[in-house]
Amino acid sequence: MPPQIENQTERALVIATYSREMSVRRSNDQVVRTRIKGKKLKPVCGDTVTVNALPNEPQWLITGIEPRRNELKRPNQRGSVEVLAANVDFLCVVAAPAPKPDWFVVDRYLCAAELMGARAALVFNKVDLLSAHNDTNISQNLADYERLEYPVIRCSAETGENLASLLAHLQNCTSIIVGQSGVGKSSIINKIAGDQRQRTANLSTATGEGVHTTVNSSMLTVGGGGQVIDSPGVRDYAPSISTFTDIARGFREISAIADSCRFANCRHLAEPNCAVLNAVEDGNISERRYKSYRRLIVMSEQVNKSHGGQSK
Ligand SMILES: Nc1nc2c(ncn2[C@@H]2O[C@H](COP(=O)(O)OP(=O)(O)O)[C@@H](O)[C@H]2O)c(=O)[nH]1
Ligand SMILES: [Mg+2]
Ligand SMILES: [Zn+2]
Repeated sequence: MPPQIENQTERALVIATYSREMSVRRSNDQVVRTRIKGKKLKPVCGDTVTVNALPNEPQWLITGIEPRRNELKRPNQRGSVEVLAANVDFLCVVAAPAPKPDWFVVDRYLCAAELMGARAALVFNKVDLLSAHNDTNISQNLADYERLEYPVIRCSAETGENLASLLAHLQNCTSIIVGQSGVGKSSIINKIAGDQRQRTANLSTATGEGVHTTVNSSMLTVGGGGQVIDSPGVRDYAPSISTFTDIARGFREISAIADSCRFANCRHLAEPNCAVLNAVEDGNISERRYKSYRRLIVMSEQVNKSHGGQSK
């Protein structure tokens, strides 16, 4: 028998997900646990959903998802694409001196942020280790991102250095913190919203029904206003970006000059009179960033081949 729904539908914000259960925050700030109506509905952190109270049940029911402003997607282990979070204003990609930075991961996330219409910044954590790992390559690459007008926040979750600057960037918006495993994402979030994380963890074991409910993703409040999405249980896959048009649009230095290429459909790979290739040649576009672009194009071609589709 379908559950009886009380008539008053209201809107709420998804702030934590535990497989098919969620916590949502009502407009009166009360946090309630919910289950989800039907199998097709897949709310994620950051979603505004419609909810109904259920008579004689502590849990509420999510009955719908409001249209999303954007989605952060990435491939999951089963080879399909999953949505990790919705309605994100600001994406922080974290890198560090150790583990060795994977700049391609950084570039993929920055590309995804451009396509989502989210602001993005590079958080370079563990600066306390920098003297030990002195690397001119790192300074060069950070300078390249600054030239592209991405804020670069050099900080240390360990010493607290410059975390105030990161906090300032997180004010009054919904952010997500992403990046390779081990760069310090959890440490940063603990410093910024540690007490709440504890509470979220407690909540996840508080159902008392013997149901295993580990938190997949949660949205924590940032001091001073703002919220940050944390995905502790999810492995750090970079997002998938699958069409040539999108990839070119996601590299701001490429999209800025692509109109000057001789061919309107220039892919900036080997075409004559390509403004992008010329800029790489002249040193106006970082060769390393351009290599990330090419690598994404190659990846997207493989994906499109295996799906029998065509890249645009
Ligand atoms: N030296 C130093 N170590 C850090 C810093 N931030 C995190 N770590 C360490 O790096 C390791 C990985 O951190 P964690 O937050 O789990 O990374 P995550 O996988 O990105 O969530 C842990 O051993 C942390 O103690 C930092 O600013 N400086
Ligand atoms: Mg972590
Ligand atoms: Zn071109």
